[in-house]
Amino acid sequence: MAGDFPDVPKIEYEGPKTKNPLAFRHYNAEEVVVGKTMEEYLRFAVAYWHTFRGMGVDPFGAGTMLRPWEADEDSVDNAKRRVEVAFEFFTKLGAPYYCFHDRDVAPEGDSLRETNANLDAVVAAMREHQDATGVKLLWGTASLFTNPRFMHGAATSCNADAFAYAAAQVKKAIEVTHSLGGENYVFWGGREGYTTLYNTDMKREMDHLGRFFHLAVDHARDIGFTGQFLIEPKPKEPTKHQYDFDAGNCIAFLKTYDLDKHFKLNLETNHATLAGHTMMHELELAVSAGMLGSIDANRGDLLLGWDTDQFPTDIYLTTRVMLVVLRNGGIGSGGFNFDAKVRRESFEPVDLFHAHIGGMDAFARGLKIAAAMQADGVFEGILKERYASWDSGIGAKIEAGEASFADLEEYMLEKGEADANASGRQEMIENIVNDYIV
Ligand code: XLS
Ligand code: NI
Ligand code: NI
Repeated sequence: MAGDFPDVPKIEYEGPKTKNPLAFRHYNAEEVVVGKTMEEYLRFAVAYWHTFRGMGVDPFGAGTMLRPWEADEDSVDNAKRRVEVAFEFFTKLGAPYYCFHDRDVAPEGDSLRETNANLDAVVAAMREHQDATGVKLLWGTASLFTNPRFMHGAATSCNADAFAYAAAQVKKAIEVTHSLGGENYVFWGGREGYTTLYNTDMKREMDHLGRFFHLAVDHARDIGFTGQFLIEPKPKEPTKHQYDFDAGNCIAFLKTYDLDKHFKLNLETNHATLAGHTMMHELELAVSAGMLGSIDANRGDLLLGWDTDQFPTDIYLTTRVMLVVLRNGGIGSGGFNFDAKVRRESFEPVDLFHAHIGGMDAFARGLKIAAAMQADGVFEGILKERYASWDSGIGAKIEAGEASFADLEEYMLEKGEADANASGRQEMIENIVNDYIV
């Protein structure tokens, strides 16, 4: 079977000493870490849009990617051909999942009816390949930002017809996701935001967004789709200000519109940094609200201010992510989706393998390092000691709701001064973390 990646064998685990670039050094699908195999724990997914539709276009230049299977004109036949290539890639890589937007997989037609028919034809091919290979769908979504009709947004557009079109599109995308056994459905607010407030009725737009999500929840219930709905925060790009700004903002929005029981968050590393946060911050916030749903695994670049969507290879980053995920008891029905693209200078098909191998190895390593720290109770001990004043005495009373302002005043008048503070020991803790990064 030569296939479309004739020089790439099935990628195998060869251990840290191997010199073979087309092998895993740390990701060993069958290896058990914290009670589950790495494959079950990490649930890696390939992003169809970057890996099979990204051509390396940037604002300054044309596509650079060498993709011999792409025809000049986009057609349903070529889309089906691409599905073959994609499943060969997933299988050789050993990725258990993939994710897609409706418009990544099938071309648009001249009308919504025709577009839906194109999508159905390609989805049938995807279903066949899923059945033949065992590769599963982590999540589906709809592109509500590519077509010019969505220039002002989709659910938050000033044009009610754009809202209606988006609703029809999402209805279909949820149905398709359901029919492929998708485990989640994602809403990333493509152009749900504004470019200038002078022409924007913010309250009305946010009400429309809330309405849109309720309609999606209702439809999922009607068709029996029980997958998890996820919102993916991002602060800007393409609009100047996106409504789903960050985890904190999304949680507040979901609670305000009585949607919090239906949604969790799909957090993306590069979106966290665009919002001026770290990924660990976003994860912590989601975990504390019981809303960590899934992860779009990538990274930004320190010197570039935009969503560069690079593959994650930074071991400190993956370790921090895995520390929070471990504390959460895993990622549930979510997974680690490589919402990442190869650089436009890495234009050969084999570069797609190098990129994903690196990302999977970096997360496998992060998982092992975080698991070792957890087994040694490193942070448990540090936190226990740091918050000890809350475990008894006045701290325990406050936590139990048994102390009023008057009680606390009396307590402090009696005592005269607060107990001395202890050192935060940040540098010592950073040194301990370094001891585990091997
Ligand atoms: C864009 C988003 C997008 C979502 C899916 O920045 O990350 O790729 O993950 O619509
Ligand atoms: Ni994303
Ligand atoms: Ni992104």
